[in-house]
Amino acid sequence: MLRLLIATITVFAAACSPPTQQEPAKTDESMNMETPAPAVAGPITGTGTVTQVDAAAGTVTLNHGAIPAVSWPAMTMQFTAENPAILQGVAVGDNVSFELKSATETSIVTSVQKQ
Ligand SMILES: [Cu+2]
Repeated sequence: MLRLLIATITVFAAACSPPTQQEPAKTDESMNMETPAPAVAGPITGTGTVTQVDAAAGTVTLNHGAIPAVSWPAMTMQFTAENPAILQGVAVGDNVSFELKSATETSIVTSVQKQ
């Protein structure tokens, strides 16, 4: 017996896609260009030597090293302690590390600690 296999493959070209609807051009493109990166991430810290301290007034003068985060060279300047209590135990001549309140409140220190 001779078997005759006839495979009939019929390919229908799918020509039934509807015409593409053209959307009108958008004229109000929203300018969504958020820049997520802040100028400074994390605490801004420095180190220096205390040249003057007035715990009662809440001020401390530091001869501090460069602080690249706020583009400061080394200098001597006075800071105000956010909480004057942090200046208790800090004396002239101490080498300290300190933390600025923020990049926009650079004259305020939130922490002054002896090294
Ligand atoms: Cu300074």
